[in-house]
Amino acid sequence: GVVRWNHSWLEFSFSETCLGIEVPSCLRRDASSLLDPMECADTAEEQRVHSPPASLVPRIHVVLAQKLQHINPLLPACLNKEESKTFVSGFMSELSPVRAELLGFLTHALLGDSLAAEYLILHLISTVYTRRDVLPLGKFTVNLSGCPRNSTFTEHLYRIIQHLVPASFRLQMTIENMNHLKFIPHKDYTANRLVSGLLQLPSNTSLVIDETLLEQGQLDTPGVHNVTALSNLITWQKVDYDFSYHQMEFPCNINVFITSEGRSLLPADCQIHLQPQLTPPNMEEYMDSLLSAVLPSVLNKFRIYLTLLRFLDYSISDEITKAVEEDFVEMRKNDPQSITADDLHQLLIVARFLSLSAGQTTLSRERWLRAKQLESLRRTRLQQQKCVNGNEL
Ligand SMILES: *[C@@H]1O[C@H](CO)[C@@H](O)[C@H](O)[C@H]1NC(C)=O
Ligand SMILES: *[C@@H]1O[C@H](CO)[C@@H](O)[C@H](O)[C@H]1NC(C)=O
Ligand SMILES: CC(=O)N[C@H]1CO[C@H](CO)[C@@H](O)[C@@H]1O
Ligand SMILES: CC(=O)N[C@H]1CO[C@H](CO)[C@@H](O)[C@@H]1O
Repeated sequence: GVVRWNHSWLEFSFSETCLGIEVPSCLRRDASSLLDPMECADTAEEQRVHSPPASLVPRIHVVLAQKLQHINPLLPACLNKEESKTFVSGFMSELSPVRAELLGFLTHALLGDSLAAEYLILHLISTVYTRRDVLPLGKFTVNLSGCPRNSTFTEHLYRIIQHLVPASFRLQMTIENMNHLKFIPHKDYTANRLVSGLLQLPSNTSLVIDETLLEQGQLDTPGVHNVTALSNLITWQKVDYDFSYHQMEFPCNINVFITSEGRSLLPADCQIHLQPQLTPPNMEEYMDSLLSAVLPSVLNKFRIYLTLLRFLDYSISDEITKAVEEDFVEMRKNDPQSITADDLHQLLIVARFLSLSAGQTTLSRERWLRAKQLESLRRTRLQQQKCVNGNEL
């Protein structure tokens, strides 16, 4: 598959963890005496695809593999081990200043919009924690609308995200790309190999889709299929690999963040309309100075924060469940038209990530109220936007 890791800090750890193993020469593929005689039975074409030159397909020889819980080198590899406990509890005890600093940092990155920054934090700590039937739970796709067009804003926002998470990918959603890129891996029967596709991303990758680049134009049939493949990934967190005669479903866990000008073409769990408080004359300089202003040690804390919080369990006590239900009934009484069961669901999701983002593994009344407040601010903005743009949104 196509694997893209961020930053040298990661490559280094990755190579240490996985490549530090000395491969005895007798086990190397090029030790011709050990070649499986069965391989001679392969067709010439198959041989070629199975042994492409290393310049074309680099490979890692593995003798012993251990599945990692995460790939962030700043945290102990195995978080539930006894010796990791001090690290985890130490970090959790100083969580709130880290969250506050991260919020400030992201607010700057989002041109002074602290509400959008709150939602970006919730998004970055989201993860599929289970599936109910086919429905993935725990994903929180955000569409950030109102991004300036013809600006390098989205490109630089992605650069910021790259600095924070271990694996990320930016998809430039242009008509050209949607019509021509291969999104889904497919089986090439002649060469007897699976040809990789763009959506074959490692688990827990942050996928940032830039829709501000979408220009007028026509999606052709493959383009429409590609948009569908992308929507399926967002909604169901799965990719259907194409085996020509059948499809095989691969579950995935990809955090999708969509930047768009108007309302996104793609489905999302939450839309937040950006309200920039400033317009930097030079976006690149602005983001550069933002990045250079944050101390490396602080940046590392952000990175630890974003990885660690995804591992917390979460539950709601019976008492709070009851209080939430009563509150919801009350809300419906006051505004029966506009408050639906979906809104309750959305509120509960926001409350979940809000609690986790503060290191709390259970919902409190205080967080519930804060979730309601955030959601109401977000909705008011969308309403205002509708008024400004007619029915644009
Ligand atoms: C992805 O994140 C989840 C927790 O959020 C974790 O359980 C899983 O091991 C991670 N997978 C990888 C490959 O990092
Ligand atoms: C934005 O970009 C498009 C195409 O690149 C161009 O036609 C248009 O004039 C630009 N608009 C502004 C406000 O710069
Ligand atoms: C699902 C899928 O991958 N559809 C198409 C995406 O676009 C490429 C290039 O045009 C097609 O080959 C795919 O069939
Ligand atoms: C087009 C689209 O799917 N946009 C979504 C953005 O987020 C809101 C939720 O707040 C959805 O209702 C929209 O459907």
